[in-house]
Amino acid sequence: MTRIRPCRLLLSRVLIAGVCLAPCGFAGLIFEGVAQASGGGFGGNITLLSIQATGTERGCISWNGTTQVIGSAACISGYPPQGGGVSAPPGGDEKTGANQTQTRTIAQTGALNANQIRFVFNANEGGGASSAITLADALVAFYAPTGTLLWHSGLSAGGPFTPRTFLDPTGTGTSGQVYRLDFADVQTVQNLVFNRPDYQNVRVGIQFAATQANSGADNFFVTNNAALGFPEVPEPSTWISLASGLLAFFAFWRRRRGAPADG
Ligand SMILES: [Ca+2]
Ligand SMILES: [Ca+2]
Repeated sequence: MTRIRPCRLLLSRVLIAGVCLAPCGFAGLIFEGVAQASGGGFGGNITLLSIQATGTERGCISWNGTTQVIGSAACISGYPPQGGGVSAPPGGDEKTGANQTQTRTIAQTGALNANQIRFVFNANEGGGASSAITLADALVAFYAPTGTLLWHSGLSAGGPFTPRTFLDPTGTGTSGQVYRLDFADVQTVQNLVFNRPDYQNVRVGIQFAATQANSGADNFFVTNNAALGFPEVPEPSTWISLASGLLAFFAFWRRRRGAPADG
């Protein structure tokens, strides 16, 4: 009986190690890595929100069933305060030129399920000493064609957005910081958004805030993983399978190492 407890402890440790081999998902949006766009860059028809200010900048875009809503009326508030203390509401720094700030349909993103949707932060900081920018808050939202808010990442099971500083986000329009949904949220978004018969017409909105902002407008795009060369969000079962494999290997290694025999 005394040998059971260490085994259970080992099992739990290996499971935790296996689950956290992924970019560990404990927030409303998970930073996944940097993507480089080829050819004409990210631009085109997938821009969600473009904001510009010096210092702190904020913006919000939503859909009311008839038209785009930009600025404070579009902001979702009341979700948990963000780590950096700077939240997107009440907006106000949105750029409203052609193709700069608008919700997009799921059809436009090219995502066929919740594992595939991606959000790309593309900053223009002009390089040099002021090139750093901190993404202080970001919240994505899905709206039914009628304007009903279906889900937003402030409701994430993983908790609030984690601010992140990008020291040198070079490559305006061609280099972006990629975010995906927490894998706990993927199932929720699949159920509430992608399982709808009209999901292709569901609209994606966003709000975000940045600090240390300078130079040109900073953008968020929406797209799909394949367009960026990224894998789909791994299912938790993938990591549990990996953890099980590691556990079997570890047990084998312990036996080879000559752990005391039972009998
Ligand atoms: Ca800066
Ligand atoms: Ca900027």
